[in-house]
Amino acid sequence: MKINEQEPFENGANPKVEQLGKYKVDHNGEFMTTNQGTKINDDQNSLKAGDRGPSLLEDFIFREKMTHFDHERIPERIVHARGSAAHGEFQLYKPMGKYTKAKFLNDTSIKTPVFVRFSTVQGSRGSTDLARDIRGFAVKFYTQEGNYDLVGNNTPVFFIQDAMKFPDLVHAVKPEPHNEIPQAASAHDTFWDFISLMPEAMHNIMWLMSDRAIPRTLRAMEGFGIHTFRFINDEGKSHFVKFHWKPLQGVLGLAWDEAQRLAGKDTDFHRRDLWEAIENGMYPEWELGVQIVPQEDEHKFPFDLLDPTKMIPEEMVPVEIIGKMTLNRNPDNFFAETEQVAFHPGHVVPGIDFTNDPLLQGRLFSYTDTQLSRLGGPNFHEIPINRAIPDVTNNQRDGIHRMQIPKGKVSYHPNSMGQGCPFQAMIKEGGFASFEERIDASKIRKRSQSFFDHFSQATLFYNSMTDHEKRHIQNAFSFELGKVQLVPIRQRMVDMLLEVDEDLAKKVADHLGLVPKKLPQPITGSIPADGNPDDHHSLKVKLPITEAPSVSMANKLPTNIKARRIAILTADGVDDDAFTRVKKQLCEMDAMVQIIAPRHGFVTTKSGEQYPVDDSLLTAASVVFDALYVAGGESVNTLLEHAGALHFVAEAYKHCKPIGADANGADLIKKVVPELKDAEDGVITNGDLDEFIGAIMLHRFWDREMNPLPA
Ligand code: HDE
Repeated sequence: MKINEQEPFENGANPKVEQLGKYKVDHNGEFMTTNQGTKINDDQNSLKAGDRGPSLLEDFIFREKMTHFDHERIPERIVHARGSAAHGEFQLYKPMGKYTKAKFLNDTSIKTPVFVRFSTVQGSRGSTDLARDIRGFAVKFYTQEGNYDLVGNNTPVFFIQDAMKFPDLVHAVKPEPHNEIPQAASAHDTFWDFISLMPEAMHNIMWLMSDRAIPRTLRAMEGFGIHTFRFINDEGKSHFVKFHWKPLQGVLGLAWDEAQRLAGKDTDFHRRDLWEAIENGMYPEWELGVQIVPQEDEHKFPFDLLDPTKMIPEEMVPVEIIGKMTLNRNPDNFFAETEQVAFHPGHVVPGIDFTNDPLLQGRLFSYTDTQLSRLGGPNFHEIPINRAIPDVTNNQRDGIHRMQIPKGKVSYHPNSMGQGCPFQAMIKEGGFASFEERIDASKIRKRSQSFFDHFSQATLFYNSMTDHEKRHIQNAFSFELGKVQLVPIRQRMVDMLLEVDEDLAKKVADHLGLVPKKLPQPITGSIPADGNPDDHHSLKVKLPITEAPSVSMANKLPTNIKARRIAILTADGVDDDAFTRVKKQLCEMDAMVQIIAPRHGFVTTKSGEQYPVDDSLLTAASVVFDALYVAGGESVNTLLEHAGALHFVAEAYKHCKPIGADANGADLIKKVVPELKDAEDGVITNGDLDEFIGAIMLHRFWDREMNPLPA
């Protein structure tokens, strides 16, 4: 075994890296052995009776190799099966002792190791990254006091209010059971059948139909803990807290047509992008923010803090930024780390506690339970990626694949034979004690009336969108419901949309050839058998704000072009100055620049200099890039005749991307966009690089959608 040599922390103290290092192996310079350590002489031929004879059962080398292979796969996650992960560190900006005693949220000198896994929800392990879907955003903090997992999503709300409905939600959204279609898509009958009967889903559905659900990169997504948690300070006082991750890369989305094309051109696009950004040293960063609500303000809001279908708009309670997470190391092995990592919202440390959110309470059961079948037994906490930094000392024993070798006779507490060890820790010694919440209630299966406003925040979200964001939501609903085969389901959905926004409902209905109608109240699907329908009318509360600009992605553009992917389209004969100037300036600003040319190998500039080509027009695709620059000179004559080059430009234009060119390069763009306006937003044909870089920061020029190219 070799200790890992990579060391991301300046002070050299990353306990998780050191711990993982003990388990890493490197076969360089070693003989091949069996799992029992016997050196293998022939790994090419099985043992046979004669060189043309039958194979022999005696062949322990073949049997061992094949048996291990036969069992290489483990069950994939029931949801969030498709994921990508990275290691990093979290550093606090300011001590939070007023609210929480958690050590990693009190000491600004500690760099807490983290492991983060991003995921889609619906698709299988090998499905596309580019699905319209919620993204998982799960962070494991390896703190000095044990593991703390913040297992969130990239939306601040969820589809359902009670964990009881989770299996139904997942059964509805997963590929339909009779034919396992569709993969990595919610655009099918069973999903919308369920949703059309579940008005509580409407708020999260609005987020799902927005560009949040088709992120340009995992690096440009916000993350949310969703539930209201508690911070507990040294005096045992509780504050409510909501967690936010704010990317320093901005919040960026794809065009829907682009997402669908990208799914074919590079189905691993998000995974590759995260991997390459980290390999290139362009480490993605997120700031951790908290919204804190004093205990005594619990009932001051027009929605219930325990209801996971509601956010607290930032305009009502500001997000306080308290620290920064940097992802700076790719996993060494996908299976050992990304696949075997086991998150759990119940992995908390002293200073962080739960609320009675009925979705959170159900999650606290589900995650350990699912790991038992996924990872094969109760000892998955001993898998290196899941190990806590402090020693694990308790009286739990045995089980499949136990790694610890506990010494002595004592595995119970209290004991005298083991001097009472391991000891219980007092609160002042760091022992976890649950917050003492007073409960005075009857045992009852019922939902609080305070959960029955299903539409106000959905409307708030829609009202907060810019014109192009609204258009994208209308189109997304039209697409998804257009894929639904049963007309009554489509109708119920457009009726539901009428409760959110009349214009939205009409636009979607129009696309479907329907007319939205007032919903019958209450919506029957979500009422228990003996429920009183009068209790189930959805209430509309009046929110103190009519718009929440903080939910619009248009307000979250980046202020740099770090790790943005920019294609320089060129060919032999390119003008030296034009070419080198753009490449140098973009690289200096940490963009990921690629030279795309008609063929692989080298491009030769006008003066005879040669530069390696990163990708050819055959294997590259414009959908992979954030922006395109056409470097001029004689190369443009070649590109003007090249169908691949014309398609590349047309697609980039269609997807509203920034396009730059110098005087000759502009000829190519004009051939593709014959009616190009002189000063069209996002198309810079005067070679002005500062203008081009400014356009890249603006990400997309969505107005072009109003006059689309037939590409
Ligand atoms: Fe999960 N969820 N979930 N979930 N969830 C799982 O646990 C579950 C919910 C989230 O990268 C499973 O290890 C229930 C909300 C993420 O490994 C499972 C309910 C949020 C991941 C499970 C929810 C999440 C999971 C499947 C409703 C955002 C991927 C595999 C009561 C706050 C973690 C696994 C990773 C994974 C159950 C709802 C986030 C089955 C029962 C809300 C990011 O245990």
